[in-house]
Amino acid sequence: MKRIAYWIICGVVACCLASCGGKKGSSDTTPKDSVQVPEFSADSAMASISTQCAFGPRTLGSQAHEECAQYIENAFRAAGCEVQRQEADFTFYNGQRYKGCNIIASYRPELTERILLCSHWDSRPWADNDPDPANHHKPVTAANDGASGVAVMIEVARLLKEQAPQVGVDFVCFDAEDAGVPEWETAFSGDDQATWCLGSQYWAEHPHRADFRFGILLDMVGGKGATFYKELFSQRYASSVVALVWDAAKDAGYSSAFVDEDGGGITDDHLPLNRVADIPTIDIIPYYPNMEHSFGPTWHTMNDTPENIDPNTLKAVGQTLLQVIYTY
Ligand code: AHN
Ligand code: ZN
Repeated sequence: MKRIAYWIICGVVACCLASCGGKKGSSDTTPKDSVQVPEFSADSAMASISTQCAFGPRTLGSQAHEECAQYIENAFRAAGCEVQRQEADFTFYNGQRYKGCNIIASYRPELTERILLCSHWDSRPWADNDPDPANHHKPVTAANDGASGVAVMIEVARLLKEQAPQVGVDFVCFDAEDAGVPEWETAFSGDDQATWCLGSQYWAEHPHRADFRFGILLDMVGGKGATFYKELFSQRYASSVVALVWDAAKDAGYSSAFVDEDGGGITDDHLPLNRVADIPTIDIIPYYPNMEHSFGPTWHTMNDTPENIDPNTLKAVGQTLLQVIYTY
């Protein structure tokens, strides 16, 4: 009898402790460590890369660009996001003007605790790093340098619909990132850095909302043998986010892809977000320590095609993002 009373008291105390430990008014008492993180499907992401690339290079002004914009909008809508197109006029380094758009998809916009995921979706109009100079004026298929980040985001969005996390997420696909002065150009004398990242520059001046805890930029997240080092500006502007994401990679089992070492500083879409929109944002971008330009063998070449994507790299990045989102 005494023993039974003891167990009942223990049970009541345990229940009280458990219900007090719940997160911010939620009744969910699952400790962080035992949260079920969904499985990222690299095959789904791979299929999205093939779909995007099948339109052709998504250079501004092309039919492929418009068709791919519609595909991206539909994919995020199918995942239950609220989708908007942010249209803008972009002026390239040579004075050429194009209409383009950032594509914005919001998962549960009513939530005020939010994370921003972003990537560029345009293709570079010039394969100016191709080993064959005859290709330097041809557009890039951009499987890695464009489609990969979007594909990972679409797969993350699909999983959010299946299993709701505690946090809201916005996905922003930036246009005109790869508009920067080509290496063969001899006539340009202005600020080279300002000619890149036109879509994110525009978005940072006109954000659809800016109340994000932090942002994560995905750039070239599907290369064979890619490893990700801690990029310099990410560390300067958002060191705690770097730590959070690298810890999440370790917890998800991908510390071999996310190397605990410093990378170089890259001019990329995270800079306007940090400097203009004031959103602490990191860049997940490969660093190949033994290569001249460090972005991998297909960068700005005709070989940036779906065959040269490694699903294992997509998986490492996608699973790490899910770890961040579901343990938030
Ligand atoms: C520069 O080469 C200055 N920035 C690299 C940003 C980039 C280009 N990411 C993808 N393509
Ligand atoms: Zn590029």
